[in-house]
Amino acid sequence: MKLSQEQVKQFDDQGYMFFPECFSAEEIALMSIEADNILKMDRPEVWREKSGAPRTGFAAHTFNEVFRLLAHHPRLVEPLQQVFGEPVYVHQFKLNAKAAFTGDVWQWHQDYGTWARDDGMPEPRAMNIAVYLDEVHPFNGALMLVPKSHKHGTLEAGHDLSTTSYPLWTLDESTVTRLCREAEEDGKPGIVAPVGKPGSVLMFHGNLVHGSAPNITPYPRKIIYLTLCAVSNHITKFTRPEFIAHRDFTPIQPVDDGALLEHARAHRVAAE
Ligand SMILES: O=C(O)CCC(=O)C(=O)O
Repeated sequence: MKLSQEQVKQFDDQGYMFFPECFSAEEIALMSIEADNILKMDRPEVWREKSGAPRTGFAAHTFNEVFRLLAHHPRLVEPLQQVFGEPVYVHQFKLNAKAAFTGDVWQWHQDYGTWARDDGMPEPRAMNIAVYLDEVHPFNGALMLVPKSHKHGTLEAGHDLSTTSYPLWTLDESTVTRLCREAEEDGKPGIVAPVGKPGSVLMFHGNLVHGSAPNITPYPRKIIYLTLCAVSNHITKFTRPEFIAHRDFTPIQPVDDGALLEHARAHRVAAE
């Protein structure tokens, strides 16, 4: 998938790009079944909320073929190769559950703040790609972004070890308020929450400020976050487990665009 000049400009100006229904219903059905199975597993990669509900399944691309294919998918990999002008590797792979009624908050933060402080990533030349597995509504814990906040570099942050089960470098209220006011200056909203059908894809800059509210609805909101990093910008510090911050900097060779469908069809035939 090649980005148009307009898409690259939107990314530079606003810090994000949104692609509604980038994956088909059949591709998403395949990933959703695998995701539900993974979130039920008892293994170190599956982290739970304080309530015990699943929060995040890490590194599924290392032990699940469907997610290996997703992490090598040209619709995700090629745009990032284009933005960074070089090959990319998988820095992180997360399956965030935001379960019905129990999914907890993600405090306001910048991803690169964590990658720099915890992983020694030299520059913000990595970014998150969100693949929606469920419909993301305004009310089930949609990801909220502060447009243009990526232009402020890496902001001062505090290491929050207590709010949720997952440690995060978070921003204070006055910083978030200031950035929202700045985003509002040209009459636009200070916060956007791209909602959409399963299969939609959101790509956002490593320094874009974002967060999400708890999910108090009966509608689960599973999203995959694939973090791809420019190979020459690989991490230099290994403070977190390998399944959270990967140490294999091999450039990704994209698979065929139809790889997920081929896998779904082959397995359906095998099961019949
Ligand atoms: O899943 C979410 O709502 C937020 C995840 C997030 O912000 C992150 O992984 O950095």
